[in-house]
Amino acid sequence: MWLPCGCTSKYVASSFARRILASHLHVSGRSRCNVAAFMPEAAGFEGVSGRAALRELSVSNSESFWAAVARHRLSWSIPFHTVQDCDLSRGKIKWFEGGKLNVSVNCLDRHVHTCPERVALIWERDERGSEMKYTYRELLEMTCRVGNLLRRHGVKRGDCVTIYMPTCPLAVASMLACARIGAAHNVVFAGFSADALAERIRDAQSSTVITVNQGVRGGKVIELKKTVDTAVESCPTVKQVFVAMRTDNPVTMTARDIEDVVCEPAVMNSEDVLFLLYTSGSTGKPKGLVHTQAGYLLYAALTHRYVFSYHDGDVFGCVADIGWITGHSYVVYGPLANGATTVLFESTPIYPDPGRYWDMVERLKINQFYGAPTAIRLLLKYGDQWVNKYDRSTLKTLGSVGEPINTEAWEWYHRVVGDGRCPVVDTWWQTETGGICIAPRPSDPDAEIVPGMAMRPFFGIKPVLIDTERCFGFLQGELLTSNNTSGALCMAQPWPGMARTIHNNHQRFIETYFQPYPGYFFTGDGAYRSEEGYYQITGRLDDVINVSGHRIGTAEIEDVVVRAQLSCPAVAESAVIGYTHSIKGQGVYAFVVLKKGIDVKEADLSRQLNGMVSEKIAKYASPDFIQFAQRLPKTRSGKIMRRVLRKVVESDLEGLGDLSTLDDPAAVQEIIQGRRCHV
Ligand code: 6R9
Repeated sequence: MWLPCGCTSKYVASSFARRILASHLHVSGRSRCNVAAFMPEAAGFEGVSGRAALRELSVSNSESFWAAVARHRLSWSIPFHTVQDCDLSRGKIKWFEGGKLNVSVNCLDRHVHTCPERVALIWERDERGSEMKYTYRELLEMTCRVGNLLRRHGVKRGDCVTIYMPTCPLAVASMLACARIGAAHNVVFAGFSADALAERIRDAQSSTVITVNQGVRGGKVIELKKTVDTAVESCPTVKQVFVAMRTDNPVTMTARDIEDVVCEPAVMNSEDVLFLLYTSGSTGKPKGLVHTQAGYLLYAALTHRYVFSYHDGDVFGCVADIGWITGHSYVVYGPLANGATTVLFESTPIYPDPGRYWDMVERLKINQFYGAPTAIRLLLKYGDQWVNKYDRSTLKTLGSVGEPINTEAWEWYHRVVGDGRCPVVDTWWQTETGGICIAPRPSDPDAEIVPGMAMRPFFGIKPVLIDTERCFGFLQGELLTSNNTSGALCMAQPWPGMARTIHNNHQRFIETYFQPYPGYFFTGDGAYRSEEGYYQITGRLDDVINVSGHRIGTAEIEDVVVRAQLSCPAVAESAVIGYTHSIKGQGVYAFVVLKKGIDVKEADLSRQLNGMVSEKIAKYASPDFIQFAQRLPKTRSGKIMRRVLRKVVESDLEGLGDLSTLDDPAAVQEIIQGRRCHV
């Protein structure tokens, strides 16, 4: 059952509009069936005969579907007048225009109205067994304090606040406080280096940063405030840094007061910016994807409810860091919009031992567990005993996200963790999509699941496959309509959760997502559609790799490597390739060509390059292997043949393919001889 909307006179859902919609929407054909029991927001759709028809209607009549859902699920201060105004060929995406609402009111106030003492957050702190609970009333108070603090220090509607914090209640309150006062947030993963943080602060033009004195993860103290200090030195826009205390160690602090616990919410337009979130693309520069208020929140809430079969009262345990989109949508916004109890996981899967997740499941009585394949692969190597020690009978659904889940990991997750009784939902989506787009059983909790397949599109999502072979540059490939086929995964129709632009670079947004296949949103991924019409993601089609679920552009690493200095610049060029890694999914393999006349010990330089990548980007991006080469295989036009490097790294020498365009075939032989072994 959906919680009644917050019944202040200001925030009432428009039941009037819902009635109008219901009376003009009829789906003809099959016999009537009450889908409202499954999806109450669909109550107005007369004549819809079951879930398949509802899913059908969400695509064929998507405007009516999303209008009904938006009216039912969100509390509006002023109802929208236009459901959507989108044109994919121009990268124009607008939903629910005319509508006004506040995201923090939707996530907090309306639940405080009906059930103030319900637990909103369980903070699973790094120190095992020291979890802390915060009710909706407490989280609202904390949010209001932060909101007032920001307002008092001059943060205004439309400003962008950078949040560099570990997953903790104050980080969530800071995100919601921004939403409350109409500022955009820019959460930067606390594992990012000072340089990466500075780049994101500068690009977002933030004048305010919120951080903590120190983070704690896996028993180790992480000096977050010091990283911020270094970062802001190269960020002239930053005027103030707020520092919360995660540990007792003193730090030079900016003033921080306890404030009034009432903070008047700003009334925001549906299409005002809610947040920026930086992610890697195939060029060296990360892009700040922009999500807006109503559409994003609605999509996060709806997917949270139907993909995981969430029911009121459930404890939802998504172990992602809030610095990633998964943390935004399924730790914070989706669960809180639904009035759920959501877990904030601060630790690591193996601290203090490999039983950590399952001990937490038992202690916190988690009903839905949502994690990454890389952690599952790691834990399965430690053996079943770490799982079996703990009571997991509360678990109902197991989710997987971030990268493909291999069959062995899927089977183990299902058989051992879920005792063979919990469905495993392998969810495919991206920072760009705002929420889950393809998942095993979004509209039918009893549907069959094929291991390792993301399976079925969510309501309102229309995936298509396009032939990549016949696509030259921006020339179009053919739409693949049959089953049992593979191609570029694109979306044929807009949905409310999709990103609206790249901050300060709408042209790049259009070029990246809408120009490769005009009229479609291009995901950058390849997919296979089975005989039955189920989808399986086959991996990136661009130069983006996925290391332990972290997305990283190979060009970003190359940029750092070629900047390596000894007494003078040492590296002439570099090519970074992803290779299959049994735990991380993909590992990083770097080819490095030194400048002529450089005389260094390769081991020393390797160490230095690894250090630089950790320092400039993040630890996870640091190469697992560095191979020094005299030259790289190139085409006659001078392009590095990455396809050939990939085959060499994967030891697939049979599959090297056509080498006729190579400038000098001997370069390939040299590369093969110098191969570093990783299998
Ligand atoms: C949510 C998230 C997005 C990229 C995406 C794809 C890969 C995500 C996946 C998956 C196979 C899945 N990806 N989920 N690949 N199966 N279930 O991870 O967002 O960090 O933006 O990464 O991750 O390649 O394009 P983000």
